Formats: sequence, structure tokens, C-alpha cells
Amino acid sequence: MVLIEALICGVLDSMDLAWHKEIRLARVRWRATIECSDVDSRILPRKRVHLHFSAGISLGYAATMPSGTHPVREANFDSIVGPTHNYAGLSPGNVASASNQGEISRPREAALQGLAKMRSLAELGLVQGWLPPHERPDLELLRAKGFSGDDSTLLATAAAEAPHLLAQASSSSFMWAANAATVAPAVDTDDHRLHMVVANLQTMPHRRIESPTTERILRRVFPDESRVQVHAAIQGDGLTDEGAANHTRLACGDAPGIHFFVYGVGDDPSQGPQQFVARQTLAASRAVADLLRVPESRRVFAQQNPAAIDAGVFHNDVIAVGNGRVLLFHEAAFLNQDPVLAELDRRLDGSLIPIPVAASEVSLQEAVRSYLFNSQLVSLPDGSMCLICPAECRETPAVSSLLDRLVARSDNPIEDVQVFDLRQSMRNGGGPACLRLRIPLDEQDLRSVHPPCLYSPERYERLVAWVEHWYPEEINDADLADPRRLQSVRDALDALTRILELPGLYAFQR
Ligand code: SUG
Repeated sequence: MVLIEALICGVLDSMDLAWHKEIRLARVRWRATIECSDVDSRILPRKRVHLHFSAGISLGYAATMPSGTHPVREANFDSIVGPTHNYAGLSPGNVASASNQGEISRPREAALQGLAKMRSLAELGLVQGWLPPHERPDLELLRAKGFSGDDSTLLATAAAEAPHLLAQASSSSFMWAANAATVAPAVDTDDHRLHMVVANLQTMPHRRIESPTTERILRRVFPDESRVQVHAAIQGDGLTDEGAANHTRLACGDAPGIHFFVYGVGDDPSQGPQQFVARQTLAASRAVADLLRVPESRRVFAQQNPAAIDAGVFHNDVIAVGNGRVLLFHEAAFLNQDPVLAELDRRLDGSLIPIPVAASEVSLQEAVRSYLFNSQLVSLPDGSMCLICPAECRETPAVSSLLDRLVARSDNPIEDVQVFDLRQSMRNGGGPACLRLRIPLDEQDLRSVHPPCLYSPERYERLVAWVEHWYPEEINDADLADPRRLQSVRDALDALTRILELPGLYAFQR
């Protein structure tokens, strides 16, 4: 005889708000203990059994659901790490970037670690895509700063006279795709199209150069403008935007989601961090929400705790992660935490599952060191959730035991933890969640994606072989100034555009 605790959940929701309000007929949630005989306890899931019941509801749902809306599935698009991945200490306020400045980097290992994560997520049954790297060094940045001459002269003079500028031009920071854009799926927007707003990344000089290429890439990967609208980065004084790293979509099942924007500084700068810069302003978050065409009723704005920014939490995704109805966050994440949570819960019709982590369980420093909150929290095809963590989480005892407790506890849907070695990226302050852009797609949206940018085992093998062929094992400063390296990067990217069927993507090809 085995006892199973079952969380029985049924929600009758619509994708259309008006309809949803009118005929909310059933929201049922109760716990029951079920006795099962003749069941081998070893085959039972460790935690919970989700019993989905839809009989009697689905008919009405299908009949009344507005045409043109379809359930969305989250796709993760990871950027492929670039061949000049290096540690230049370019991001003050990012503890890992500052402390690893000048370390020897290993671009080949970095790219293979990223690809291995992509394959694992695809094998878990998730929709996975990849985005091509940007060309680096970015010679346009050097020219814009007054350097001239042919490519070799440019590199040599920049290396001699402005090594810091050459480091900025050479960074592979585009690899953190969570900073590429902010996304709202069609089900959430008032024109029923998916919208993406490219992040302007204005705060850090080495990241300011990313947005034009990001925009070009996203337009090529999502070419059907009738389904996906890619917006250029916002511009204007005080509008500094770092994309999805400061944005979380929460949703109850297939219902329209709510959009949680977390900013570092609002209208009163004295309320911001004292030591490090706040990279996201409230004005920018508002402008992004407008472009995303998310109705006011589905927007929530909250200020990050300035003390957390000063402790190295340069993006909200270093201190909180959400998925579905779940928000996992450190208790030091937000200013005015209680009203923020109450607001999120209210917008989710009382269904938010908050998972606060107390400083007594995991200190802010341990959170920053382990990147616990930069885990990806994903829904698996069986409906359970899994945390995709960096290896550093298991090496930080307080975090490791928290992970075990989270999985054991029955008050949340996290049933598994998977650990990945992403150390090359982590040393620059980029964990699993930084490396990917979440793009919730319905079936037709998915069909409109440029197919070679979606995971397939064959193309994965080709990408691995491509990395192994072209990427240097190690990189040092002198390599970045070497014109032969620039040529090798271009040859590599040229080959990549054949694998991904993106001819003419790069400026040097046109
Ligand atoms: O912007 N690091 C990146 C890390 C971005 C992480 N992204 C998210 N949290 N979503 C940054 O600080 C370091 C580059 C260097 O120092 O060489 C860097 O840009």
C-alpha cells in the first residue's frame, strides 16, 4: 500500500481577458491523499502526482475560445559563444567579471559548454534554438573612436594606444542572450502578435555596440512580420534597458501572462544603488512595455533592492527567476517586497506560488557566487518544473541543501535539478539563464522560425564540429590584436552562415 499526495488542480481559463472574466466557471484546487494498492513504490514519482482533469470543461473551452489564439510553449534561444570570448573586466558591479579580469579564457570550451546545455534542454523535450555570434573585434567601434587605416593597422594602433577599447570591441558579451531583447508572446499583446524589443544595453560601453547586430539576427531568425514584430532598441536620455534579464513573464496555464518588469532606479536617483550603476531605469521598462503592446492590466513594475545591486546583483535575473505561476527569489531582491508580491498574486488571480529564499538560508554573497537564481526554471512536458543550475550551486553548501529542500518540499512544482558546467561563461558573470532568450511561441509562430536556427541533432553535430575546427583553445590579449585572428573569425562566421543558412548576415560578407 502506498500513499500518494496529489495536488489536484483545474483551472478553466481563457486566453482572452474579456471572455476569461465573464465565464470563469471553475477554479478548483484541492489536495487529496490517495491510497493505492498494487503499486510498486519504486516507480512512483518522488514527490507528487499531478492529476489533470479536463473532462466536461474542455468542450466549453474549445467552443468559446476566441479564434486566432493558441497555447504557447516557451522556446529558449541561446546565443553561440563567440571565438574571442575573453575576460577583460569590463563590467563594474559584476563581481565575476571584475575578479577574473586578465584570466586566460578558453573560447572552444566556452562554446562547447553552451552547446551542451542546448542539447540537454532539447533532449528534455523543450523547444531550443540558437543565435549566431556577432563579429568581433568590432572594427566599427574602433573607427568611431577615431582610429583609421586598414584592418591590420586599426588593430595594431588600438592595441598600442587604447587596449581597453580593443577589449571592448572584442568582447563576446552578446553571448548572454537574456540581454538581447524583451519578449511578449502574441497571447499577451493587444494586437495578437509576438513582440520583441531589442535591448539598448547603453550602460556598459562594450555592450552598447550589440543592438544593431542583435536586431539584424532576430529579424533573420523570425522573418515573418505578420507573426513576430522585432522592434529596434529604444533610445533617449535615461532610457537604459538590459532586456529580458530584468523581465519575467508569469502565467497561469495557457491564460495571458503578466509581465513583471524590475528596474534598478526609478524617477528618484537617490533611491538607487550607491556603489554600482543601476543598468535598468523605470522609464526604460515602461517604454519597453509600451512597445511590447502589453495592456496596462498585465504590467507590474518593481524596483530592485539597491543594496542587492551594490552586492553584485547587476540584473534581476541574478536574484530571482520565475516560470508559470512560480517566482523563486531571494528575500533581498525587491524594494517593498510584500506589496510587490501581493500585486503579482492579484494579477494572477490569487494563484502565484512565491518561493522566498531567506538570507539565513542563502546569503546574498552565496546567491551571487553560486548564481542559484540565474538557473533556468523550466516546465517539462510532464508538467513538472526543473531547475537548470550552474555547477557552482552544488559547490556552495548552503545552496546545495536549499536545492534538495526545494525538490523535497511539496509546496512548489520543482521536482528536479539538473547541473551544468558553464564555468567559462560564469567567470564573466553569465549563468544558464543569461545564456538564453525565452521566447514563448504558439505552434504557428514556431513554424515561422528560420528552421536551421532550431535545434536538431544533425545541426548540433555540425555546430560542434564547427567550433572544434575554428575556435582557439585559449586567448590572450595579444591574440585580440592579431589580424590573422580577425581573418580566422571571419572565415568561421562565413562557414557558420552556411550551416545556419543565413547568407550575408555579417557586414564583411556584404
Ligand atoms: O553584462 N558580463 C556580462 C554578463 C551578463 C549576464 N547576463 C545576465 N545576467 N542576464 C555583463 O556584465 C563581462 C565581460 C568582461 O568583463 O570581459 C560581461 O560583459
